Amino acid sequence: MQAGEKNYKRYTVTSALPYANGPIHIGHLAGVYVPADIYVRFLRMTGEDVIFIGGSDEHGVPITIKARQQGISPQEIVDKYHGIIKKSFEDFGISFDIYSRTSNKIHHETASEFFRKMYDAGQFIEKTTEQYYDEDTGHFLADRYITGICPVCGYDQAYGDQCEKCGSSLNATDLINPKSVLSGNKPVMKETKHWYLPLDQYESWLQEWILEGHKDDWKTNVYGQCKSWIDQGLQPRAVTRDLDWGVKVPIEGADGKVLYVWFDAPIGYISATKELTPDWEKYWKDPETRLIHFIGKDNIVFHCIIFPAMLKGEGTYIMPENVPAFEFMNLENDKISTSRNWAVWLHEYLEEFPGKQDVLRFVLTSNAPETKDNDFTWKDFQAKNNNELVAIFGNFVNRTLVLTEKYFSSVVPPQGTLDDLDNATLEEMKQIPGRIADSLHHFRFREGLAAMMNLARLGNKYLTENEPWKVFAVDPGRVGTVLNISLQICAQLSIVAEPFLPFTSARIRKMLGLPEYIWKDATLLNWLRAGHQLAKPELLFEKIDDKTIETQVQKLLDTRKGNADADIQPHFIAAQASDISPALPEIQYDDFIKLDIRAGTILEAEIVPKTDKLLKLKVDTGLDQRTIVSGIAQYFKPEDLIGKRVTILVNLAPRKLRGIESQGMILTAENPDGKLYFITPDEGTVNGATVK
Ligand code: B3M
Ligand code: ZN
Repeated sequence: MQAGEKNYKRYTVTSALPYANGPIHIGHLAGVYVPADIYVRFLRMTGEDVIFIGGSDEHGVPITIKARQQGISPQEIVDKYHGIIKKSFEDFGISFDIYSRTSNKIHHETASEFFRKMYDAGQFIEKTTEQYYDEDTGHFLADRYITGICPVCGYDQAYGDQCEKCGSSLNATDLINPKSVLSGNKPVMKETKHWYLPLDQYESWLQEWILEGHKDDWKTNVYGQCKSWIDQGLQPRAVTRDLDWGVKVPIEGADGKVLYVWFDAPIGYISATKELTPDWEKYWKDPETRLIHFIGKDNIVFHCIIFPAMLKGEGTYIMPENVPAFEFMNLENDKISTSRNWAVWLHEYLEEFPGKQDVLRFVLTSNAPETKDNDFTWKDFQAKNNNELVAIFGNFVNRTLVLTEKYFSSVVPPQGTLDDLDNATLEEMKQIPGRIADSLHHFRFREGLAAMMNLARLGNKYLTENEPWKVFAVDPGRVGTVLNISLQICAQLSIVAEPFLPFTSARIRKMLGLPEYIWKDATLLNWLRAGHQLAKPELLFEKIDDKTIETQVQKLLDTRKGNADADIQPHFIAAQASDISPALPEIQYDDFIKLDIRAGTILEAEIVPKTDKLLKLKVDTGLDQRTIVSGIAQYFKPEDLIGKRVTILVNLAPRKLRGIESQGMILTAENPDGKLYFITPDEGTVNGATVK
């Protein structure tokens, strides 16, 4: 709990329920599970009453499709992947209080009751509409049962609920040239009845609760997406589907219909809590409980708008206090994709890098896609392990323990008299836990990890400056002081590293012979008394060699080659040379350097009222924040642009468009067919970096 904030008695922390149609990969970990686990471990250490809820999302069309492809039942699919996912989380140290699943009886009952209660209170609209239907197989086609051309970006494998290329959320009827995934045929329209959640009726409440109530404490990307959804006006949304896999719609006349997976899945958090404890209600209904959802950015609308509207409609639940959604982690500069097998799979990592859970936790946290998409590369993984974990953290702890063994037979020497450097070091140590706590309370995990690493750096510097290996011959007492303080730093590291590197923290504690501490103890500074016997030093981390990294890179290259052979690599579409527009006349260098082009970031985006082409953007150019009006609304949805890196021509004379002054131009690449794409600056560029 923090000064100035409301009082809380307990925390309910949820992490998105992964679909049980594939294993967990580093994208899931970086975006959801590692930060959630750090947060929860930290809260537990501070003595909070906290439950950490996870589970598999076992409904939805992707699962039924996979089952069909493999000629087995959906239940067999989810049994297989639920098992793999659950085990890999456990082995990786994600410390759920419960990892449940939505095919459980308790979940079906909970979700049914929830729907039934809202239905009885007249909270749904019943509507008969025409939907796509596959006459050959006798199925209505929603969500992933239907593909076609994305009306936004032209990708030809877009699904009935979303385009995976550009991320737009779609309705099946938006697709151009729709095709049934089941038969490959063109579907027909057929009438069907469904129940809709009238989101429009929740609009003013959402406006007040999110747009006014959470302007300052929700992350900008989360707030921005919510704002853009709400500003565009909310529509009733169907919460049932014509399917035979899922939670049956619990009312008369709804045969062959199930709850929409996004209706039942978030209720899964509640069912899992029921399974965990008979005392579940206080975690969901007591206003003194702080409910926090950790999710990826593609789940924002479901957790910030639809689920809260359901909770509000049901009437007895609390609202989420915060929804810290992360951006995406890419892999070697390419979007992670289960279908293209472009991923580092957790269960494989655990087998190939035994005992190195903390290395992956460290790399994913220090590169966490907190405010923008980020990239995982094996080279960087190696560098972070070798240059930071081995060279700084491991090296410091090891040097301290080895020197103590050598000079004092692994018995803690007395602290003796302190000089200025000792006092300054102890003073600095006192500050560190508070800094980490502040970062974690605000969901700034990279910053928290950096503060922890600063403690290891402080230790290294202290040891190096004191040179005990030189001093011992002349002043063994002084060396005792230096090693005593260095050992205290090791003890403090074991405490503050626990949320981030739990395996390492336990190993240091074991070597030092220390108990588990609570967070408050992190400022004690005298964990180790003189005379205390330490265990034998062991290395915490080891170097990862080039060969290991090459093997991993080769594995990815093989995947890429396999994909290219199978022609499922959608990223670079070869253009016909004849379609490319002809070259322009030659210019001089002096002409070119007049253009002031900068790397920047889009901060806000909204449609210019009464237009369908223009977006009003607020951009950070590094020089300033300014407004640019851009004719790209047909190609990009405003909510997808928040946080997008772009290149900007900043010295174009301002001009007025629909009464708004546009101060510059966002650069785009135009394909022969007229579609626009951004020129995105590479990872590592800062806003304001000049483009030449
Ligand atoms: N299964 C979607 C996803 O993995 C989904 C999350 C459900 S959270 C209630 O993106
Ligand atoms: Zn698209």
